[in-house]
Amino acid sequence: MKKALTLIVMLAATAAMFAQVYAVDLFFSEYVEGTSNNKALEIFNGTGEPVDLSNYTVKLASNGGTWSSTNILNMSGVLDDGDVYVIANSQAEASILAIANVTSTVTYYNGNDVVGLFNGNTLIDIIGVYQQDPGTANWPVAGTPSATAEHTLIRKPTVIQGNTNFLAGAGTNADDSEWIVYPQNYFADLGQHTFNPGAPEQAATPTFNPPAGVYANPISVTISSTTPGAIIRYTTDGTEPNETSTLYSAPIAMATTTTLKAKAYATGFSPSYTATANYIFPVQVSNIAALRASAADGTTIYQLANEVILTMQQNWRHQKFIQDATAAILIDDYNNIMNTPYNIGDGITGITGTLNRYTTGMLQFWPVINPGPATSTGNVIIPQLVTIAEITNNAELYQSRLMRLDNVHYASPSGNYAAQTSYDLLDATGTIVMRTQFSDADYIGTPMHQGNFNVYVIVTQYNATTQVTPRMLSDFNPVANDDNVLTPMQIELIGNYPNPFNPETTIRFKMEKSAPAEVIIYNEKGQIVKTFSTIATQGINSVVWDGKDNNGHPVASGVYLFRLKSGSYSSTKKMVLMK
Ligand SMILES: [Ca+2]
Ligand SMILES: [Ca+2]
Ligand SMILES: [Ca+2]
Repeated sequence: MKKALTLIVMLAATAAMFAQVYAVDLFFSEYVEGTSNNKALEIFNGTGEPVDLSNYTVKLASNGGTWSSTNILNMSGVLDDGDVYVIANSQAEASILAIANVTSTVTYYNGNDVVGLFNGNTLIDIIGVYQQDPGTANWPVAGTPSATAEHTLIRKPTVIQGNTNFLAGAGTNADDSEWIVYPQNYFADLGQHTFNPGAPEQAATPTFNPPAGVYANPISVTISSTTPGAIIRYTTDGTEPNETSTLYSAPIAMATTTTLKAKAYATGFSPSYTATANYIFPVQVSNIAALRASAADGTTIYQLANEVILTMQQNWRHQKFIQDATAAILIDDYNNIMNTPYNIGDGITGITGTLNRYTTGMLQFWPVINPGPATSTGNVIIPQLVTIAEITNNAELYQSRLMRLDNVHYASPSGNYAAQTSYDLLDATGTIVMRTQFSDADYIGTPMHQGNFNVYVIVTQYNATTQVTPRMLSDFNPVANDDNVLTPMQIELIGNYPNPFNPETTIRFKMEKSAPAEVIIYNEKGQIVKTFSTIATQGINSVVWDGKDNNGHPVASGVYLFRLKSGSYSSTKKMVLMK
């Protein structure tokens, strides 16, 4: 017995001395989610034996859904030991396709989708969390936010098997993650995998204090590694640090935008992963006009020094329109960096981002930090009154601004407003495209305005076309006639029609401006039967009473009173329900 045990120990020691650690099974060695269709998956065989791929399947689960039955790849062929199998999107760029073993729709992911590797029916590796949709936040990997979109992920050389708990494998920093996160469109390692399960432990990746971020004043950065006795070498020019880079000895003074990279070295350890931090010292601009006049280079980071007012926001791309006394600009916040909830009319101070000229001609501000809570609320922008010709002739000046147009009408109003549709809008000076580009707007699906009206619009541009878009139904204000004189409008309870009625009647009233209003119906004893509460709009409003009380029960024949209340106004009329 004792002998047998000794033999086993000896055999184990021999194995450890000479040989190899093999992978348990196939696993994803690389995940590419780049620009447009530059998407690829790499599967590595480190098992020590050729593997018959016909037992393996890669599946896609989109947007929190279950495994797709169509976006699936049943693999085939034999994958040699030490070799990789590359699956690419058929529309990926040529350098990816040149390496790919196969193209497949299983690569139809964009950061919030899940891909799984199956051996038979058993899931053996996964990227993303099954049946979870993180939205535009995607998933973090190795402490990098949103790493499953616009990044390349490569398995560390020491990993010997897949992990069906994605978040556990993703870890929280470079040291505890199974993955190394590379920037967008990094394809240099596609088609090969470095597998070195016996590698010595790495020194702990350095950390920086204060961390990466946006700073208004000069700072001094300390670097440390938790590995005892480690020395740290760093660069400030964006290059990869190595054994000959500057040795860290004292805090680093910093006053301009800098990319700091550092690596730790310690005896008995292999070098750490590179730690990277971007310190941003934005260029201060005094207002939106100054921002619009700055270079739209997509890289310089600008900070608006003044408070600006939010005039419009939509869920799509988390877009916001901001305006001050000088100009306006569109904030395109695809990654929802400014995720503080704001309301129209909020003042926001210190918005920081890069300036980009979109292909359609729109100047866009892309935020890089969240400026935090509103610095004021309830601000009112009184839009400048302009003509259609003035907008057309000053498209750049007025771009993204909330403007007022009076006495306009549609060339051919019919039916309801449809989203993402262009309508010709006219006044005495010309024609402009009214584009329903705010798909969430409350007027989509409501009848198009007939005749002349006044309207508040946001000015945008689509290539050579200047467009205007009302933000909401209350941006439309009817006008009574064509001669630019607003008929004085008071509150008035007009009456009901038909009367007598059975069981339905329409109560109409007139408002001089948009305001909360209540129509209350009483029985002859003065008891409330039915209440309608609404935010009435300027002009004629109506409510339809179906002859039922607040509990939905039909009321009896008889005389009823109906009262309009709005502010200090109150008026009551009689009507008769005759069954
Ligand atoms: Ca992408
Ligand atoms: Ca998706
Ligand atoms: Ca690779």
